[in-house]
Amino acid sequence: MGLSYNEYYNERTGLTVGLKKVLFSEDTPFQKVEVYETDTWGNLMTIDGMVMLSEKDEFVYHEMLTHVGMFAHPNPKKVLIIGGGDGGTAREVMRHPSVERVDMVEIDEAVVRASKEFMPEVGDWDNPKLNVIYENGLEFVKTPKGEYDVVIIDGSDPVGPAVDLFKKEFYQNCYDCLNENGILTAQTESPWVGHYHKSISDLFDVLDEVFEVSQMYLAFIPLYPTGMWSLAYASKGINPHSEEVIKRVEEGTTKWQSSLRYYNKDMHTGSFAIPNFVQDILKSK
Ligand code: SPD
Repeated sequence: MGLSYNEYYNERTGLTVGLKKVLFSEDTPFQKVEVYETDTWGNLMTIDGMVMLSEKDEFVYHEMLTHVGMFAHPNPKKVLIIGGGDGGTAREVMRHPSVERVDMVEIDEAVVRASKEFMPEVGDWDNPKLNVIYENGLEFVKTPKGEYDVVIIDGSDPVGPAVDLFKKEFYQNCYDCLNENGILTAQTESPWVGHYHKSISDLFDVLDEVFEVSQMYLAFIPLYPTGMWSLAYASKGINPHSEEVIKRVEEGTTKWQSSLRYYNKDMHTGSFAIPNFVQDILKSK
């Protein structure tokens, strides 16, 4: 048996990926960042032993985390990304022609360095619209007021330092960073993983309290625990199902068709369909 990477999400149950070699491994002041060459998924980045992205499936996560909110906005010019140091979310954001500036706030420069070196296709690093800020996102969001059209939370799982990315104070600050048409999207874990149920249900309660509109949507990401992944859409009023939004999604995705590999009009609308057992998690208290 060769080398393999395992991410267990329940005792001995989890994900196994065959590895060819370790490309990067660093204990940073914040976390352990690793990149492996795999036998199936291209290069794979993990943080503290949890998959962040692989070259082969990252498009699903990045397209869905980005375009659901970006197409819902009538004219997104200024976008804030919290986390996202691999560059994939910023890459998708900057494909929207209306975008003038993207502030990407990443706590750990090692994530950017590892991605640039070992996943060079993921980020659009030379794009002049991209402004990379090495700072703790929890602190950063305390200052800007009404500045951003869209805020995207591309954080880690709610363990260790990322726990506060699932808390009310952070989302209230994100709300205050947004202007009057503001939209936020965030990654919110797998509904199949029991120990995340409380974080998921608490987070959607917080979004309900803080934002005028909030809804869960889903994407299927093979290398994240169980493959079924939840995300959050929240806004100061824009309904992601309105006729105007769906028209914009249809026009935009038709123009971009050949370059989008997951997101399209049907994915936009269909991803908001939530199975009953997941609705139960949201209702649980
Ligand atoms: N367990 C996976 C959690 C996903 C966190 N974000 C991934 C970063 C990819 N840009």
